[in-house]
Formats: sequence, structure tokens, C-alpha cells
Amino acid sequence: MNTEKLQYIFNQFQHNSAFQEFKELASGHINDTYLVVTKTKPYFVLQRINHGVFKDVVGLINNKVAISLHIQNKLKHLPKEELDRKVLQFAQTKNNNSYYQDETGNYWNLMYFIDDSVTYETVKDEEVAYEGGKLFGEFLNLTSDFDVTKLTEVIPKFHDMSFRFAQFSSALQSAPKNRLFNAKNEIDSVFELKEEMHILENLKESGHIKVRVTHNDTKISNALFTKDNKGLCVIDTDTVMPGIVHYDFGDAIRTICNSAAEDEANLDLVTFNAEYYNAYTKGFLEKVQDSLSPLEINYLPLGAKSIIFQQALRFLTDYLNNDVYYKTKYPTHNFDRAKNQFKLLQSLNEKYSEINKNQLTLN
Ligand code: GN1
Ligand code: MG
Repeated sequence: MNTEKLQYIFNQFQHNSAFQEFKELASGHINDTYLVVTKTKPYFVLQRINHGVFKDVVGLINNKVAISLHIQNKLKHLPKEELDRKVLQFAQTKNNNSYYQDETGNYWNLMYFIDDSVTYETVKDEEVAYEGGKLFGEFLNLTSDFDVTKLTEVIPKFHDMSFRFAQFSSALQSAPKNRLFNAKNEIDSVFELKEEMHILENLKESGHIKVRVTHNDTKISNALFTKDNKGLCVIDTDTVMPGIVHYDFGDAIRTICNSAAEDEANLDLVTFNAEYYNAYTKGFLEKVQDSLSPLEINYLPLGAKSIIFQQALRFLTDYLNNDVYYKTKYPTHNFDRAKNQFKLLQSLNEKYSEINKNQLTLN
């Protein structure tokens, strides 16, 4: 990305700021994200949405702007400086649009950067787990009265297990022989878990679990914290859409309770931290319990299991497909990610009865 082009795109938006320089924020696997440093604060975050992955970019942007406005409205009693740090704010273009489409067809959106905050790729402190739980719980609570039928399903069937299995099956048909051979054990694990991993989807399809507004990418690096570790703001709302609470709960647990990063290749370093699970769950339920049914609460542990499994399945599928979806840094990156998630799942399984028991006493 060259500076002139980025500056030009930045200046298509209303901001009254002078561009100084940009830095790439490289943590996402799908979109391109840049911090725009301006001569005076606030800084901005400029994002190019990957429209190969997100087919309905306009729907995606409408979703996230609508959700931000909804939360801002619910928190309007707060002082403006506090509100601006707790909820994402999107800038409009000079034509009063929430996105700019450049001459090559790419879509861009611009957010205000929230200064003096920290993010975590891995969690080393129980308080961060607890605060993360409160933050994501509050996000679900504040959006629980938003009319979910107004949201676009930005990636249809995003968390549907049967859809992910279908993608896996077709990858098995076309995968190169060496990758199939390398992944034999992981492929076997997928089939062993098939039935249990469909339980939540079946409960959703039969209407026993409610479809609500969900974030769908609640990895812990999508939570901003203050420097003293208080939950501040939920970011990366690209995948906000109708879903079930278990996916959001599970994806946060997947990243908070992993003692290592999701692509750590040394599997001895990957274990599931049950203390962080309890801390997260406590914070989460403090904020969202009143909007959940007892059935939804009782199935939260299975949400964690299902999402860790699904992420393993998605990384494995992409490895078998020769890495067409996630950004990778080396040829076995997706395979390392998949093995990491299977190891995490195994470690969770060893602690599962303990977690389930705690779950019942928590509510
Ligand atoms: C992708 O791009 P990023 O890092 O925000 C993916 C998530 C995965 C995550 C794994 C649209 O998110 O579903 O959980 O990688 N997003 C999409 O780190 O597929
Ligand atoms: Mg994301």
C-alpha cells in the first residue's frame, strides 16, 4: 500500500484532520487494516474490506454502523469522552456514505482510533479473562433488544456446523495427496466428533435456542482494555449478524483459555486454562444472564467445545484447500493452527466434567 493512495482514500472521508503517516495493523486474517496517524489526535483506523470473503460489503457496513448507533444510544447517559472510548464510531464520506469504494472496486471504511488502550493475543491474567467476559457479555446484553431481522447475514451459515462439514468434505475430494497424508490423524478426529458437534445447531434449528444479535468473532484480541485491564470496547464488528450466544461465548473461551497463541506450533505449550474459563464465565453471566434462558446457559460449555472444534475444522479445510482463505505466513501455517486447536480441544475435554459441574453451580 503506498502512502499517496492511502492518504487519498482517507481524505474521501469527513474528519477535519491532516494525514501524517500510516502503519499496518496486521493482526487480522482477512481484511487489511491501517492506523492513520494524523497531525493532531484523534487518529483513525482505515480498513479495506475483503470482498472476496464478504460478498455483501454494503450489508456488512450497514450492520456495524447500526449496531454502534444502537449501543451509543443505550449508553447516551455517559459523558461523551467515555462513550467515545466504549463504542466504535464510524466516519462518513464526503458524500455521506459509511464506506468509500475506490476505482478498483475495493471498499473502505474509517473508524476513530481508541487511544491508550491495550489488546491481548493471549491472556496471562485472570482479571483479563473476567473483564473480557463482562465486556462481551455487555455487548450481547446491549444488543439483545435490537431487531435481529434488520441485520444482513454477512457470511451465510458462518457458524453452521453442517456447512463447515460440507466444505471439509469437498476439500477432502480435491486436496493434494501430501496434505491429505500429513493430516490423517486430524481428519480422523473430525469424523469422530461429528455427532456431538451438531447438537447446538440442531437445537438452533428446532427453535430451542434463540437466534439473536451476535458478534461472531469474539477472540480476545477483538477486545480493547484500559491500561489497568478494565474492559473498554468490543472491536471488529464485521461479522455482527444473527447467531446463537454459544458461538460468541465459545470463541472468546477459545482464545482466552489457550495458554498459547492460536498458531503456536509447539503443542506442549497449548493447554486449556479452566481458571480463566470460570473467570470469563462469571463476568459474562454477570452482564448477560438476564437475557439468556436456562437452556442457553446450560449449553455454554458445549459452545466452547463446538467453536474450538469448528475453528480446527476451518483451519484444516483451508490447509487441504491449499490456503485459499486465511492469510498464511508459511506453507504449514494453517495446519499448525488446526493442530493447535485440536490440542486445545483435547485439553478442554480432559477438564470438561469439572467445567460442566461449575457451570451448573454458577447459574
Ligand atoms: C478470522 O480476520 P480475523 O482475524 O478478524 C475469521 C474468524 C476466525 C479468525 C481466527 C470472516 O478473523 O472467523 O475466528 O480469523 N474471520 C472470518 O483467528 O472468517
Ligand atoms: Mg474478524
